[in-house]
Amino acid sequence: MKFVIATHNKGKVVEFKRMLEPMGIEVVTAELSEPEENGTTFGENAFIKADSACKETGLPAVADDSGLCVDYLDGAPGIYSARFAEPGKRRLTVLEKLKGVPEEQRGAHFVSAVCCVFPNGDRIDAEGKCYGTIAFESRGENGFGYDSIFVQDGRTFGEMTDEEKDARSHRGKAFAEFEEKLREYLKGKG
Ligand code: ITT
Repeated sequence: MKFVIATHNKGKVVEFKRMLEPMGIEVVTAELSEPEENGTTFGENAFIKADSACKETGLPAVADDSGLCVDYLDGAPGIYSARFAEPGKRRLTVLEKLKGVPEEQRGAHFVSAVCCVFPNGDRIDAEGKCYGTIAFESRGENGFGYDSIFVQDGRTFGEMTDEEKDARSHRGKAFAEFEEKLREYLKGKG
């Protein structure tokens, strides 16, 4: 089974491979256009990206739309996580907006909506969430995006190994659900 991964985010490419290859999926990348993510939910945007990549390549395509929802910011940046501030300033912007906010009001969660679109138009959707808090400063070098400011059990995702992050992350949970649904889907085809 060959799937194209519909993302331009290098951090996601690494995680997609880590999660899809053990399922027996051959993962390929392609020069893909970037469709306008004009959906109003993570799930809608994941579908837009997967559908566009499937149409461009003729292969089943998997995309993820994800983001960080901060309680104190009424759920922002949410679906705008990749466009929240200039590249390189996003983590700092969150930390600045939460300056002086005490630990108990620093709750946040990550969301990942995964969508797989097949050339015949079939689709599989899955979603995962993980809950934690926003750190008082950036810590750790692993991962990407907001990993170094998202804390679970006293450590940021940036301070965890790949295995530790995958076992608890939004994307780890979304891909676990996706794997189950894909298995059922393929059984129906077999
Ligand atoms: P693609 O649309 O090409 O996949 P993107 O980076 O634009 O890449 P999104 O629109 O889904 O992806 O934006 C999600 C943003 O949320 C992403 O850029 C990260 O900053 C952040 N994010 C998502 N998952 C994350 C994770 O596991 N760790 C840290 N930050 C994450």
